[in-house]
Amino acid sequence: MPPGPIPSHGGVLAALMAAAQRCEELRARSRDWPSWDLTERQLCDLELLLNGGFSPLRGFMTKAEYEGVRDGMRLPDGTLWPMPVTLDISGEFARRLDAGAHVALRDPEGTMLAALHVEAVWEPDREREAEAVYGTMSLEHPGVAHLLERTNPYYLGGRVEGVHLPFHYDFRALRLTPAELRAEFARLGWRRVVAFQTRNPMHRAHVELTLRAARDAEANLLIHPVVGMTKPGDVDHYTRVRCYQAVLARYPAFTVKLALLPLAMRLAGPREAVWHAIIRKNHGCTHFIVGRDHAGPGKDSAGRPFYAPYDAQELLRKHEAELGVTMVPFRQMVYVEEQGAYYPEDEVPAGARVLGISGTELRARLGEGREIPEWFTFPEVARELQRTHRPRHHQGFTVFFTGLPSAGKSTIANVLLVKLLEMGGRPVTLLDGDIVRKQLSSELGFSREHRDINIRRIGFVASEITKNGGIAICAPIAPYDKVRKEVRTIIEPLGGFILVHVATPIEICQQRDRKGLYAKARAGIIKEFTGVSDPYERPSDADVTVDTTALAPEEAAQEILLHLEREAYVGPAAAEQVSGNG
Ligand code: PPS
Repeated sequence: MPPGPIPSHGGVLAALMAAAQRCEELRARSRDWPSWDLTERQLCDLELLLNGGFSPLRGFMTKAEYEGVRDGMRLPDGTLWPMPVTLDISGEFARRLDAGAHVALRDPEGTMLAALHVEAVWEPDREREAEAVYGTMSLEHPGVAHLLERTNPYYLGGRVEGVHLPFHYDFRALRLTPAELRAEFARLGWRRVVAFQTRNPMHRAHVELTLRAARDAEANLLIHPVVGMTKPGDVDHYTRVRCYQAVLARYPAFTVKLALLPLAMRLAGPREAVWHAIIRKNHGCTHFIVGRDHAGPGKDSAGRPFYAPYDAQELLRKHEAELGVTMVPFRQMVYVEEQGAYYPEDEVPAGARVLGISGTELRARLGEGREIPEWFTFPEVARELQRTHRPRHHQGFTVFFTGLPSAGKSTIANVLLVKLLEMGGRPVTLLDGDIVRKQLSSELGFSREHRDINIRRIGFVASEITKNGGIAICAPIAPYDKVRKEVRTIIEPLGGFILVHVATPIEICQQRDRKGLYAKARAGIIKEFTGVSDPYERPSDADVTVDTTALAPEEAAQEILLHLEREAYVGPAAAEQVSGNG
């Protein structure tokens, strides 16, 4: 399309004033509309709908758009679009809406970001969607797990009209909309731009790959990392962005630009690669790098990959001409030791020794405070990663006790508290069952629902302590397996989580009956009493099991300390730190 006439200052001003007036009008009219608080995923999608990153979509998909995309990767007018972009809502909310209604879309703080003009509300077949979009129904695929387990049952489709873009306060200078990036490329005179998508820190292999790609395409380079939602367990985007900023100096001056993309990834491999290419075209890029297992979630628990390594390249190759984006395909880059250089795996000289470090190995090295070799990553990137991923003896952790009433949890927890305080180096907090019930959960009873709320509260406090480098010792009964696992899942990415089962048999607990509660429970005076009239689910995932029938509290605490030492959470380094602090 030829560029239109350049609007006069007066014209721009008039357009801005009209837009501001329309926002005011939408805000005023929304007084009578139902509101929907957007989830994290929906917020990301809305941002790219509003800023043109998802062009030509003009709102969350209608049923016809959704079905066309799900089954044939096309919108009803034939435009290629591989990924459903849908707004999932609860059944209760769906029942309040008809076609023609309007909804105020709000962020978690309640600020209205957009108006949605309702065109369709329907109940999708999410299993069919999983099979069509992800090629699997396995809940081990994070995109499928999100769809089947964390997506509301109804979809709401319709055009969105923006009132305000979602708010971001981090790295503002790097958050460029498609229009801003296109204007920037025009200003710089960049006519060919190759985009690099990533959700990981950039190591030497990535720098080498992007340099080669830019050289091959005779193009400038846009490093365009995803900072919306990536794979659970990925390095947080703050750390990653500092790493990207650090590697910029490794590129020839004035050839590269860094911008952040607020996308919620689906990890749908081949379909996602096509989607990424469309999004980059909208951001003014002409070329797009696709490497090995692009946007794939890796392997399942049996070690089988969800997608073949070059499936994504194959699918994009079929569509690149239609899209008008040139794919720059790349094989895996590996380090050839004797050459001291990186090569694509299919160009390695015969018989040469290649070196590599997997993500798991890198995490282990960071966790143990081991060296990260310079052939793998630049020292400035290693330093950033080390700042965030402290070795285990500097990380926070949670020791989470579970066991029957009077099993000995509190007594051992108190001994452990004192031992850890003696060692020093980290703040230690004890969240004992009884104390929590007084301070945090005084309104709760002992129904399953209330016990789960209680454990989630304890888990939340422990996760904050762990995240900030402290030690949380929790000693509730925590009789239910599901919520214990939930707490583990929240805490493990933030530091250590050690589940201690105090497996003292019920007969011994009843004999002790320190508070006289078993007697009351047997007499029916106390209802829903764990072990008597309410179940206790023994953990099969305990990291330490102690039985206080024959173990003194000090001995049981010692077992836990030995485990912590074996796992490197406490040990010589922590002791050194104490003496160092004098
Ligand atoms: S839970 O299930 O984890 O929420 O229970 P918790 O908060 O740890 O319970 C704390 C103490 O409450 C006393 N108590 C009961 N326990 C179990 N069932 C019933 N119905 C009940 N009523 C009161 C009990 O003494 C728990 O403390 P411990 O130290 O385990 O004996």
